[in-house]
Amino acid sequence: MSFRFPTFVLALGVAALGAIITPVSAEDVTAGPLKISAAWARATPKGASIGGGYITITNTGSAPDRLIGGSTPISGRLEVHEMSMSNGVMKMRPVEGGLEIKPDKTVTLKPGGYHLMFVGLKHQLEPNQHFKATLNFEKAGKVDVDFTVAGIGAMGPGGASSSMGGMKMDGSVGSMDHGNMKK
Ligand SMILES: [Cu+2]
Repeated sequence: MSFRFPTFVLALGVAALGAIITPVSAEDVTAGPLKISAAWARATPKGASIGGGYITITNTGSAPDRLIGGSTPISGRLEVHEMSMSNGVMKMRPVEGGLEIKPDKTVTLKPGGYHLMFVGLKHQLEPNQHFKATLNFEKAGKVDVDFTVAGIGAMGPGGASSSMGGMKMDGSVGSMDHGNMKK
């Protein structure tokens, strides 16, 4: 029966992975034709004044909508940012006129791309914390979303804080972005 052993081990592994991921998955939120899922934020270093938040928005309707801003108790302001290359330097800035979500399209806010910026953090964001933010859409209006904090260099909602190589690389990208942030 030894041939069964690898399957058994694999099953255990999958079960363990499921156990880790499940508690940090935020619930999907529906607002009219918009579906908002995978709301997460990155843990922040002590003393950081800004933090990044990420969500996936699907527009199941027939008209475009726009994410124009929002608010959250964890920071003074909530801005919608985009990243762009300028003279070989990555910069971020508020999305002018809001982030459009076209009909039948899904827009994923993620590290290195569109993101929510919590400006003027009132406290450090630590892994597995939850916080609420109210997102403001042009048509769908105000939508409350629950964010889960993932590791400091996480690339996705299930990302844990770890000492793996990806974290260092990502941390340096993050600090570069913020250092070049134009205000
Ligand atoms: Cu930003």
